[in-house]
Amino acid sequence: KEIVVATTNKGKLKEISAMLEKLGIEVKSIKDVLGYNPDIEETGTTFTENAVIKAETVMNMIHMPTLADDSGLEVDALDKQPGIYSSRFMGEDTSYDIKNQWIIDAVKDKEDKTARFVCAMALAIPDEETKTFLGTFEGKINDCIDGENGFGYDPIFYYPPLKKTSAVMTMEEKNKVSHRAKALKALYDYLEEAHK
Ligand code: ITT
Repeated sequence: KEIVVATTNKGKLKEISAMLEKLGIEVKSIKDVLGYNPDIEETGTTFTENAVIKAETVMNMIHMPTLADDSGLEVDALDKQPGIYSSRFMGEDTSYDIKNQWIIDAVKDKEDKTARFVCAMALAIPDEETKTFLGTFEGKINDCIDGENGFGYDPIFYYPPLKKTSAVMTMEEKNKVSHRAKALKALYDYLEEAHK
């Protein structure tokens, strides 16, 4: 089985490839197939809507099963921001060191430091109805930037059960418990069920 992943984010692609290849699914990036990354406007109001937009837009261009991931960080004390705007937050060109420090400072005096990563996956297959799956990863905003692994907001996302940020966790550790892992598990369970 072969699947195209419609993402321009190298961190996501690395995690999704590692997880799907373990399941015997061959992963191609959109750039492998098209030769470039199409610019897709994310006009939805939820993670799920944006994942469907990305998966269906790319599937209609290449006519192959296409998986898209829309994800982000919800900080409870910030009314769940940056949420679906996680990659656009403070402008696309702002570094994650700056974005991460801004969030740390914004919650410094708040009692509630809970946050979660959310991942919506959409699987679009030619002539089939698009299926969606959701996963969440609960944690807290750390009081400093810590860790070199992962990408994006991982250096400020503290995961209490392992007492470290998801940027200190290895990819193996993160791929067992992350929002992305849970969404992919739901997708896998659905495919297993569908092919019984
Ligand atoms: P594509 O749309 O091309 O897939 P993107 O990075 O723009 O790439 P999103 O719109 O879904 O994708 O934004 C997701 C952002 O949420 C991402 O850029 C990170 O800032 C953050 N994010 C999502 N999952 C994360 C994770 O596992 N670790 C750290 N940050 C994450």
